[in-house]
Amino acid sequence: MAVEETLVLVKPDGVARSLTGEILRRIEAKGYSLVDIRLVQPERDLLAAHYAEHEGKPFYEPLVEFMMSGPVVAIRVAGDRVIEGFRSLAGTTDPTSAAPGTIRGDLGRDWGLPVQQNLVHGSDSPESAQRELSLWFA
Ligand code: DAT
Ligand code: MG
Repeated sequence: MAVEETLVLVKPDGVARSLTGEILRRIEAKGYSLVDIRLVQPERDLLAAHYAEHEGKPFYEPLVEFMMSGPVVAIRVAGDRVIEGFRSLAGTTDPTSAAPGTIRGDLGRDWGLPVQQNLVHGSDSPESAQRELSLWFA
């Protein structure tokens, strides 16, 4: 077993649409454990650190603005290969092309919404997970 921890965020669209419970249900149903959870109103500094890899890209500023638009649920999730496993549960970045059965594929709305409104974030590597968990659970 390679037990890992990852950072999951329910983004402002997920919280506003009351999908936090459904997203937690899918994480727990997969067998992962909730280690810590908090409701956060993120400020720019936190998001700038979290999304540092995307700074300078055209979608960066709209992404940060969107992430500041309402509360976010931050969750520390543990499990065997959970970093890759949660990325599978979440589905690909764009909800339009995310596979059915995934969070983004089943629940992500298109309706002309920008792709940043894709309900969840999940760390993409052990290094990102460690870095992001220390930001959101300082
Ligand atoms: P992911 O969230 O699937 O890890 P990412 O790290 O590449 O995706 O990007 C972070 C977020 O930025 C993503 O959830 C939505 C937004 N985003 C990514 N690529 C985008 C694009 N081409 N246009 C608009 N928003 C984008
Ligand atoms: Mg990412």
